[in-house]
Amino acid sequence: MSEFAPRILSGIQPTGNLHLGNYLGAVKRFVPLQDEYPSLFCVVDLHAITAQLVQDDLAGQTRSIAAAYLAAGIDPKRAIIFNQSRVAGHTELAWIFNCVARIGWMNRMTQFKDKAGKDRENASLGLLAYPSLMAADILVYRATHVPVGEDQKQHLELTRDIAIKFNNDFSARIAGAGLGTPIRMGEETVQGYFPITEPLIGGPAARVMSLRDGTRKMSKSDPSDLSRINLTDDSETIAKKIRKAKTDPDALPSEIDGLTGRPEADNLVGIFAALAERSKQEVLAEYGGRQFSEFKPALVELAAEALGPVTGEMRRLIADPGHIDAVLRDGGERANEIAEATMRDVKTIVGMLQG
Ligand code: AQP
Repeated sequence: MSEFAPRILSGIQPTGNLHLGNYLGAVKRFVPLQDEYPSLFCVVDLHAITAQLVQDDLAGQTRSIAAAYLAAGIDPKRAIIFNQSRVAGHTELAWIFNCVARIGWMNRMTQFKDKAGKDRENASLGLLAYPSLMAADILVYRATHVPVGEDQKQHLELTRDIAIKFNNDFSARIAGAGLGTPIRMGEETVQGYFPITEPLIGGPAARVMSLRDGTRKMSKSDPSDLSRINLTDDSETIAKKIRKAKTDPDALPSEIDGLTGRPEADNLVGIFAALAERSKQEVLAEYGGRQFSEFKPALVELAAEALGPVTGEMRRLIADPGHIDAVLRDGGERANEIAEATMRDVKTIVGMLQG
């Protein structure tokens, strides 16, 4: 697609306990990527205050997301782990993107509509501009790939729209400053400063659903704690939640097609597959024809086996905040170097005085 050097970026908001959806849809998928590409994983604390300004323990929540990254196996020497507010380039670029993006683009975002609810006029301006800050998180590193859950697909499309509009609006200046990189757009090759970032969405757990309602996404803000598995839950709590998970009365099918119209069954099979690092079809080949009374105990055992080491390591790391703070400080410095170079270029392109 382009000649930009591949680079990965993803982030998680420190807004509450991480749940199985965040882990399987995002964190777990980050780990192998660090072996293939230069990678940055950030804790998006600036995003965390968009929905609720006053947070009880923003610093503690930030450390716990960093602990999850480390416990899952992200190596802070190779990948860059940091919190967003340490790197001023995110907010500087977000402001410029606020002037690139159109209000209509923001108003169409389903996450804004969901989170603002009926009282849109009373939502924070930050919540409306959330996707513009997210675009800045990605593009201040000129990241080419972003691993996320399916719920973030629309925001990634908006990031691409912002990059395309910036590249078009400033095409002459980008070329004039010799800052263009070839980007293939269909048949054409154009010069742009920002890459057209690709989302990496996939696997059996791209959208983990609530354990109480297979049509709703597993979410930190669901009032029912039984709807999600938190990474802080002990194995007994996890077992209880899986046992109480909503199901239908039928046996599991042997083929994927048989999961159509059975959202709860589909969800549990997807969770099993992601935890076991198998495909849904492989899981069904083993459990097809069996009742949930047999499948659920197997899932309980697998969840304890797969999550136990991660949650145990998270607890150990959280008990040593000094270590986590040092990782975030070091990551922030390394991230800053990249972001500052981008911002120098962007200010040149936009025509701002420097020096
Ligand atoms: N249910 C999910 N299935 C798969 N992936 C998911 N992600 C979130 N929920 C699921 C992915 O986790 C990453 C971090 O997302 P975030 O920090 O934006 O958290 P969030 O989406 O705000 O998480 P919640 O639980 O959905 O919070 P609320 O309740 O506030 O809306 C992203 O990659 C996301 O795709």
